[in-house]
Amino acid sequence: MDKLVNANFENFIGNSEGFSEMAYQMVSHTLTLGYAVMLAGLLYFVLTLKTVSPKYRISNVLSGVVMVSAFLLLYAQAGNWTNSFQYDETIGRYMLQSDGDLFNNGYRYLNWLIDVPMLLFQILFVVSLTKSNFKSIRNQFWFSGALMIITGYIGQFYEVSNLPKFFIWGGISTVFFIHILWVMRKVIQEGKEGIPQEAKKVMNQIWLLFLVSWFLYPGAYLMPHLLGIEGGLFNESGVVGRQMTYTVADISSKVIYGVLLGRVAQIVSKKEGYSY
Ligand code: RET
Repeated sequence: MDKLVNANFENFIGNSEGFSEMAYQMVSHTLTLGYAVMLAGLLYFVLTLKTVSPKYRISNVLSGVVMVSAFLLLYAQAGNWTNSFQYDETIGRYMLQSDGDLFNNGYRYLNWLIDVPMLLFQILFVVSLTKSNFKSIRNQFWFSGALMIITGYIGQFYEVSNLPKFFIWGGISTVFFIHILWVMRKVIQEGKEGIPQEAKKVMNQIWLLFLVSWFLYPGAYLMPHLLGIEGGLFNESGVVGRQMTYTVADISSKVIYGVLLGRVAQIVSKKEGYSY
């Protein structure tokens, strides 16, 4: 294939040196793990619904919505990987298919478009805001969440073909990301007021988890260029590294985050006299 134009860098590797058995399978397995965990998470959030008092159950419901959407989109992403590259037995490597689909990380971005607002919204059903206005925070989350993803989605098409556009769209996306971090910090600080010590500790863990896991996404966006333009990671290690980073980030920001929020809701429910 001569013209890959706006394709993601995975296709450029698959079209030149191709992937070793190990790299190809590691990506395939990582993607499979990703959607399997989402289904397992769904089971967990459904089964723990009654462990919190009714007013906090919407948090479990939102985790369930996130699980279903992530499961379906990650399943499509995994299929996209296996359809795009084929084993070439003459050279013993997986090469980009000439008549198939190209590989594109865009499925993930569309998944985030649903999940990012849900995840941000979810915490508002567990904490009580002392100073901020619920509606204003909710609208800021939705607005910046959606724009962060849409601008990043556009940018990722240019990761090989047009680096200035790639960095400009990525930069615009980062402005919305910083806004989200700032609002989230405020929500967590207010949320810690008046709740038991044990729940405060979990809130601190949520903030740390949030910071680490959300920063992994821009890291994966930059992955092919992390060690220099067309340098260190513009190869199969970068391809494997990117899918692993996304998978760790997804499991942390969706599943572990949901479990920790559930934990806060359990402690607060108990304090409010709810027993299960
Ligand atoms: C992009 C583009 C480059 C700049 C930045 C980005 C941030 C992405 C984030 C995504 C979070 C996704 C989550 C999904 C959970 O389902 C779009 C990669 C800053 C923070 C939490």
